[in-house]
Amino acid sequence: MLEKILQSFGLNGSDYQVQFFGSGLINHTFKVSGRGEVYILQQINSDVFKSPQDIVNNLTLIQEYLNKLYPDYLFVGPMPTLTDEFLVESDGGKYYRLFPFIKGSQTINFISNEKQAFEAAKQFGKFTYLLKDFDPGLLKYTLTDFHNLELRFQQFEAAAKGASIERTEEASAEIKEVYKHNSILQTYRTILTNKEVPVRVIHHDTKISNVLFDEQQNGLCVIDLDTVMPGYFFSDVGDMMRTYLSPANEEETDFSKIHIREAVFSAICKGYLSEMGSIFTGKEKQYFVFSGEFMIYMQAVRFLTDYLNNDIYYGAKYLGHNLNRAKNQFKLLNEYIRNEGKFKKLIAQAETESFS
Ligand code: GN1
Ligand code: MG
Repeated sequence: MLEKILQSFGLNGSDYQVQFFGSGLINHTFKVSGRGEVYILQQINSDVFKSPQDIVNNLTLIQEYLNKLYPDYLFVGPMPTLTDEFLVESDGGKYYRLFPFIKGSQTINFISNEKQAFEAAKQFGKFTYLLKDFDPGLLKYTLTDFHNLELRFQQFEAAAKGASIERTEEASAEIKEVYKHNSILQTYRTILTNKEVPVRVIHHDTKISNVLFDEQQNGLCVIDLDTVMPGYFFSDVGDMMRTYLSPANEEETDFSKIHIREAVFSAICKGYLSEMGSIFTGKEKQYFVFSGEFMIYMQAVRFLTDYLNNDIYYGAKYLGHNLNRAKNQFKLLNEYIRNEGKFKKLIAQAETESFS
């Protein structure tokens, strides 16, 4: 079946080897190699992305803008088919795209030093910075309400109402934990009414595997652009906090391994502000630390909601998988909050080091 798709791009399937690639929970990704060439083939999950054409439209607009204003910026966009389209439909409702594999580039799945965190944060900051004068209103919402905490909270409440007795009992401590941190939702509401936290072009999925590095570990660019949409800085900064700070990731079930690496926090600040510092507003700075609370809380709520909904969104490799992920994120949230006093000092330090 994949052979037919490769054919649409002018590639002869029998010349290439196709392997599963990456670890995303939503889309399926394959590495296609042969004839000395390498490509990345990706199947879009159209249960989640209801209108894959919107992704293509967004990326085309951004690509044209960046190519014109910043021709040196490495933008990894999808490749055209023989009939000049960027999406191939197959098997009714399955959509595929092909990307070039950038020679000499590499991705990593784990942050093992500050340089990697700095470089990644710099690349996400740079992406939003280069698009500072691009009208975000031109972009479609490829996932409506993706980072709308209000809605995520409502979805949680609906799931809690409809959940089985067993799952409700198993999750009783985490359900309480959602309400315990309710002030995060209040702060989010306050921020949305503040014009000084502007709508920008935001990536919305800043995990470390979405950054391309060169062989010297310098950041090259960001990839996985399906969720690039209008949004707020706290989505990108917050997801870096969520996924970079702890040496143990969201799959870890030994929660004692979850802790905050202060040096990584400083590196995220320095890297992001090295690009965004000149346009960041006072209010954005004020809510920098809040970003982490926001994204970690929202992910905890989303995993817990899915557990209560019998794992219909994320799927589960074992019974209780999404409950464990939610517990993991709550542990991270509590660790994060415990360190906030230190974070404020680290930001001040990062600012003096960056701008003196
Ligand atoms: C999903 O598919 P992946 O792993 O890039 C999810 C993110 C979550 C993440 C948690 C479209 O991302 O929002 O943060 O799982 N993406 C979607 O691992 O729901
Ligand atoms: Mg993604």
